[in-house]
Amino acid sequence: MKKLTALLLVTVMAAAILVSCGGASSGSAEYALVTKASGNAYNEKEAEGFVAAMKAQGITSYVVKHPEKATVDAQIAVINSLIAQGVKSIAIAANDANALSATLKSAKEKGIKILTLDSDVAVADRLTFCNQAGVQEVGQALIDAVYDIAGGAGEYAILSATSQATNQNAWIDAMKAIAAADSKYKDLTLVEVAYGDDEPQKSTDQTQALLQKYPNLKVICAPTTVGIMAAAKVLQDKKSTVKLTGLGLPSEMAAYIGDDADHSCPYMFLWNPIDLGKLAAYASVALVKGDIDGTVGGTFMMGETQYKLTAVEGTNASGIILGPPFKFDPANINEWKEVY
Ligand code: RAM
Repeated sequence: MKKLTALLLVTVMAAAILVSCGGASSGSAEYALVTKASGNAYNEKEAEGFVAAMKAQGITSYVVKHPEKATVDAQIAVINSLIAQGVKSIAIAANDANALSATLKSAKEKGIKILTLDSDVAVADRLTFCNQAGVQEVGQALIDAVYDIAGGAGEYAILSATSQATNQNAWIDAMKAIAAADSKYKDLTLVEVAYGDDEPQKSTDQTQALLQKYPNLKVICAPTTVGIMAAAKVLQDKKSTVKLTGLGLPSEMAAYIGDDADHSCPYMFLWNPIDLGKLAAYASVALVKGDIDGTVGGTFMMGETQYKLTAVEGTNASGIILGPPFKFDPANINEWKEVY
């Protein structure tokens, strides 16, 4: 009996370890997905798509890793362990544009195909980037939402993820550039970019600090699913007149989307994170099989749809755009909250 209990305990512990490091492979893994961090539903949806697409292609040798925190160090440790395992490809949502460079170079030297999704690295360090939506499109959608919700004038703040996140920084830079280039936005004032590090508590604290510091604040824009959910709750609980927009998961934001004083977020945007994970899976397989090599002009199929590697603005490097950002408002939120 004692032996049986001990055996059970060992089995349960082994299962717990597997879950905690996000293992989802059978046999030795060939295809790896590294998300930004664990504890973020967006990253889990991305992983869900990656796994589903691997299965749809009849591939069982994959692994999903959610680093403990949204930091470079956590990702370096994960990449090093994947290099040691001898994977054939690593698809990574990067926590920093440059700081992973040396580690990714050593992976590349071992013949591992490196691609990014969601959040890019320097183009020299990867073969291609599965981009959820064009950076300009996201920046335009966000600045227009701020403009509209603020009534064309007033103070707004941005609540971002980590200060190093490539994707958030690109969207914020695009918002700023669009606002600076068109006098339409001249009466909007960006008072601060705050960082909640994609952690719920820090995002909550940062929202409260913004409300205290800026009594005339009209709008908070949170281009992160973790940040927007934390801010939505703070604003709605306080019955604040400050309104919110940004990028959010419908499943997490449904309770906060509304046009009236009882809801903090009139509308927001996102794309399908499950499809983004799928795109990364199909691109990984196409790279490993040699159907694409990362150069602009290459094509591959994801089910019935053909995807093309196009040039990333200002470079010869390639990216693959999933589609345009999608708007979620009171009319469609209930339908989408069931999906992701
Ligand atoms: C968070 C992450 C992710 C980003 C979304 C919008 O979940 O920062 O990288 O794409 O928000």
